[in-house]
Amino acid sequence: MKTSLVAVIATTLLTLSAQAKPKYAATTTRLVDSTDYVRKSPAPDFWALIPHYVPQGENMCQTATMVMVFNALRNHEALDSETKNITQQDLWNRVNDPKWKKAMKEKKCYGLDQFADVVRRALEIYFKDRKFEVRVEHVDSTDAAAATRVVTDLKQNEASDQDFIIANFDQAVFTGESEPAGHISAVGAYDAAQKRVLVLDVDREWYTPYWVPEAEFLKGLATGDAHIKGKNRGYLVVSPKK
Ligand SMILES: [Ca+2]
Repeated sequence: MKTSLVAVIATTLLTLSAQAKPKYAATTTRLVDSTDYVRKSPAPDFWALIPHYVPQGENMCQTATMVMVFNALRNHEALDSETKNITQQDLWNRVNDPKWKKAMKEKKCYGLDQFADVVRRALEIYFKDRKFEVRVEHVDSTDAAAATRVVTDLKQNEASDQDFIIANFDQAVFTGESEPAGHISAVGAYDAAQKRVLVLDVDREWYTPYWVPEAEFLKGLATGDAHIKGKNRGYLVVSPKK
């Protein structure tokens, strides 16, 4: 009887281990395995965002990413002793958008255009004396023209910590999961020499920051959302208003 129980447990463990897959896609590299770029290059966005790298709550990748970017935008402000870092709860309360909250709770998160409107409103709430613009870029293709547009924005964005890219992508492309998973996270860096993008994935219960090749990044962006008809995912560029 004892032997048979042991055999059952062993078989179960073997089955479970046979089902488990690598945590990341073969083309994805964890930041901990490749730190040269952020140590040897200025990597302004990485250093602006990483002090504020927070984990998302359930389905709350949008709020977690906004909190990171908003805190990073305040990095150089002379904050007083009464000013707390922006938290997800604080953002939640101050934006106070019941439809947005409901959408996230029901796993029907806002698409890029609606999300951009939330980001714009929130920027006005948090930055009374500074003006920002939020540019929406849907990525409808992985062709050369789309790649050029994305790389141009990545390069521009990598030049300063005054602007940030918020990517909206299918996380499964970067993790190798079989089911698509619409997701939002900030771009932490762009390594032009190695043509790769650092994603500060806020899904920290499962992942740590990772590099994806430019081509995979593009593939992740150029995906459709089941409940957002007609437009692919893509990214937002948050920058000071000119
Ligand atoms: Ca930037």
